[in-house]
Amino acid sequence: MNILILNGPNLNMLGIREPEIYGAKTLDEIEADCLEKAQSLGFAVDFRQSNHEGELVDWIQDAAINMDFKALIINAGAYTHTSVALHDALKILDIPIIELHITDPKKREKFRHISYIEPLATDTISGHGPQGYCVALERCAEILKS
Ligand code: DHK
Repeated sequence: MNILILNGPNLNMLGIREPEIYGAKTLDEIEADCLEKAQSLGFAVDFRQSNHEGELVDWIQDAAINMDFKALIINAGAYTHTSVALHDALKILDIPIIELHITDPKKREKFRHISYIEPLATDTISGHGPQGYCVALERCAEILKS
């Protein structure tokens, strides 16, 4: 059973980027945690990051066409708050979608309060820090079991 984890812009800079807000872990370390967690839950994980909106749209479209993933976890970074294109692509996807944020955007600047992902998400995980990725995987396991 495969789970796709997509990361949007600037998440490749974790570890360097505002560690007081996003934590000290790098994206590579988070990916390693996800692989371990997924294995313990009986999943395989495909973990990707892009700074480009179109590439994220392409990956979501591929997942919709090829139907090779059972669920999507997406931290769209700043595109969460701006991207109608990601919203439209996610609408095509007929699998559970977990919206993920390291921080809690609703408790931050006003421009982060809108999410174009949220209306399409089965659930949202936010404010758990880098550990949120593993929380999202656990949530996927619950959703896929039920
Ligand atoms: C990550 C980002 O890059 C921001 O643009 C979002 C999100 C919040 C996070 O908390 O993971 O506003």
